[in-house]
Amino acid sequence: MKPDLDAFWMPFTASRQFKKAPRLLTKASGMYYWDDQGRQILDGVAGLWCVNAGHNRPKVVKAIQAQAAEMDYAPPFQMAHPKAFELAEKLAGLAPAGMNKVFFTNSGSESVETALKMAIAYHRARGEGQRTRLIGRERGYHGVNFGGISVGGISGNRKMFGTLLAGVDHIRHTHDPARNAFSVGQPEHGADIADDLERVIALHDASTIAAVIVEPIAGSTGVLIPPKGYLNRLREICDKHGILLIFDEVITGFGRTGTPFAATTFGVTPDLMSLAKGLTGGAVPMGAVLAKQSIHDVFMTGPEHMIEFAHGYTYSAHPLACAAGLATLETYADEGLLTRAAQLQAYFGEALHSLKGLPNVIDIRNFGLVGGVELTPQTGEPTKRALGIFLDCYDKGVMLRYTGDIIAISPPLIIERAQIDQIVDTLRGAIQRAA
Ligand code: PXG
Repeated sequence: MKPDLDAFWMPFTASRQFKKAPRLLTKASGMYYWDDQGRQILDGVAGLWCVNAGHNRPKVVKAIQAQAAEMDYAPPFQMAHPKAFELAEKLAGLAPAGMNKVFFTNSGSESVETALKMAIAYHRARGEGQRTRLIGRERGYHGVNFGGISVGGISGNRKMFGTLLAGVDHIRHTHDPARNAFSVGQPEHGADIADDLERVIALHDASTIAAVIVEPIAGSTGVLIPPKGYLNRLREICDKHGILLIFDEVITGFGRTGTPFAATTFGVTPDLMSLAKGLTGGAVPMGAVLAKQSIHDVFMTGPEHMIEFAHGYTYSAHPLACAAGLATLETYADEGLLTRAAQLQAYFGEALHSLKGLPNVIDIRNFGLVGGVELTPQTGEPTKRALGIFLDCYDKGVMLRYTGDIIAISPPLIIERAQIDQIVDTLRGAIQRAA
């Protein structure tokens, strides 16, 4: 029986169209969903870039069930429960050296707000309270809260919401199809694009800038891979000017790029890192910010009975989320999933790039187990071609994502080669039919 679809105001959905032909998922296991018609659907996007170990993994299911039966909730302010510390330790153990403090949130958006607030408060705590400015990047996605859309660079997510945060500026995005179209892995050209940060610093003066935030691989805007040397250059410029570098690893974290974090993969360590999604594999909402010890320690002054950082959420380190997080990390470790993308990336990349030459395919980008296929928009009707291809693939039993006229692929890290073939063959057919 179909539910009444009227009351639910759906997030980021063309809802009138959706409600005419709803796509309802009712069951999941491993690489697959099933819909309300009993159709099996291969999950080519890990739910929404989050189900990195695959769906309904037994350890995770058991851990959530056991935790729900044992203790539903524990207040996180002036109280705690053991699993919060255990998960923080495990997470710090995966992080780049020195990033060993963990602040828990409930989503990527909250992680971003937390990291931005930490950056501004850090400078104030060390006597540089004038460093309040935040620098994002064009086409960046940092969730949907006010800080995140302010530093974010996707106009559709910003234009409806007024003046946003004051004191924010943006550097150029790295998309450069003229030089880099159809790059396999990291594009050769574009380390120089990082120098745009020097332009913004010259305009505002470094003494006013708290932090720069970027996604190491920009996901939501359509999978933009950082050109070789680009992230290193950003790091150098931030260091030169005393500006914190924040990596938003909500999508790139937890094995997507072939190591636990993109920071490790690309050999560039930020000062703060926002995480979510793969932390619990989506089974329970949870996010986190990883901070360098040196940043954390700046806050640890003043009388010991005083709260050092006036920030946190009712559900920070929720017991169900911690249980799910611990079991998810254990599943990643048991199955070597955090490095599996490195083993599959050549096969995945080759499969995706076999779509080159199909009608309207103007770029293909890949890294680890994430890929983007960019299409020429239909004249006067942007996004329609990609939407049609997305719907066609879904109809043929493969779930992907589209953003603008770009198809995004980011499967669970348990994917097998035959399933990569199925995704790419299905996409090939849909692109041909859309021509
Ligand atoms: N930062 C980054 C880099 C993200 O990709 C968020 C923050 C926000 O996370 P929450 O948990 O608040 O949604 C994200 C989320 C897509 C898509 O396919 C991507 C995201 C969310 C929804 C859709 O474009 N990423």
